[in-house]
Amino acid sequence: PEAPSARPGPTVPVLPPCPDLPPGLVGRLLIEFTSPMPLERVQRENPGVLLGGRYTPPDCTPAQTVAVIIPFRHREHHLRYWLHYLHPILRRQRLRYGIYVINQHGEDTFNRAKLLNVGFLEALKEDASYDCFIFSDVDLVPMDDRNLYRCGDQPRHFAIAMDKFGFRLPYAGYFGGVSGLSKAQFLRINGFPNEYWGWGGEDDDIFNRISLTGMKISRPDIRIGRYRMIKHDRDKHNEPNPQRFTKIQNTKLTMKRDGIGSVRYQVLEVSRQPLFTNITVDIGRPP
Ligand code: UD2
Ligand code: MN
Repeated sequence: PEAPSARPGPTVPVLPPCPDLPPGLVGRLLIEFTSPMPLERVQRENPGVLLGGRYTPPDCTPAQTVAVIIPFRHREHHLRYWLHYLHPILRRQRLRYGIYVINQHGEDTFNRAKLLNVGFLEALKEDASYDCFIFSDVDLVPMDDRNLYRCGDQPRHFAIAMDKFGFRLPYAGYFGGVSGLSKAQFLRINGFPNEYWGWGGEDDDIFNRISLTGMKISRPDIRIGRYRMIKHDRDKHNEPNPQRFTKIQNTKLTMKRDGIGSVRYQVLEVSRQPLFTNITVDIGRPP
């Protein structure tokens, strides 16, 4: 019998590995949130992005596959700017990636970190090859495309110089806004806490988890890690959490039982949009 390899078939081109420093980056970017941004325009300007917000570079093979996870509720207007700016940046960075918007169902208190845990698990259900997870607020846009959205040998903090903090790191242990962990790093800290309801503290708890497991945060150059945040008021049902100060004192005890190993939720809908995958989820309410 004929050997299977002798059968004629389509030839799969073998692409070279993507270079460490992507060619064609532009550096500092002009970011503004004044002109209206219809989704149709964003779609038209990003024809290479596949259904669900998936992208693979046409000319090289990336070392990682990146899931970008966005915690979300009632911020459609911000999401349109985010997609408009980020798709071209991530494409120039030669990433293989997917965008996951984790939409909290209902009007109970918001829970950012729990939504991020859901995003980690649900992205892996979509594609088991994800090995890098970038967690991004929907209202944060990088001002420099040299801030590469990939994972390294330590957890990465990307949003270090924000306009609202005068382009400085507000405090040494700050880990909010945009961060990235490899799958192994994320599992090593038992993921993120599920018990921070409302605004604040969850990012400090994540910072504690990373320090307590002996890892160190890596950050870009302060001139490159610059961000604009779309101006907004505090959302309804995301009031500052008064328990946050005592909770972050107890990470060492709570991180063992509260995390990716204990997250309970119910997916209500997965919908593949042209520029992102929307996952609507019931995460319950504070006890
Ligand atoms: C800061 C941190 C953020 C997080 C938060 C405290 C910065 C730039 N960001 O954000 O990472 O630690 O404090 O929890 O310092 N969201 C919705 N709908 C809502 C509420 C929140 O979509 O109703 C999402 C959205 O992605 C938003 C994120 O949660 O960007 C953080 O909430 P925020 O923007 O209201 O809080 P902010 O700017 O103080
Ligand atoms: Mn914000």
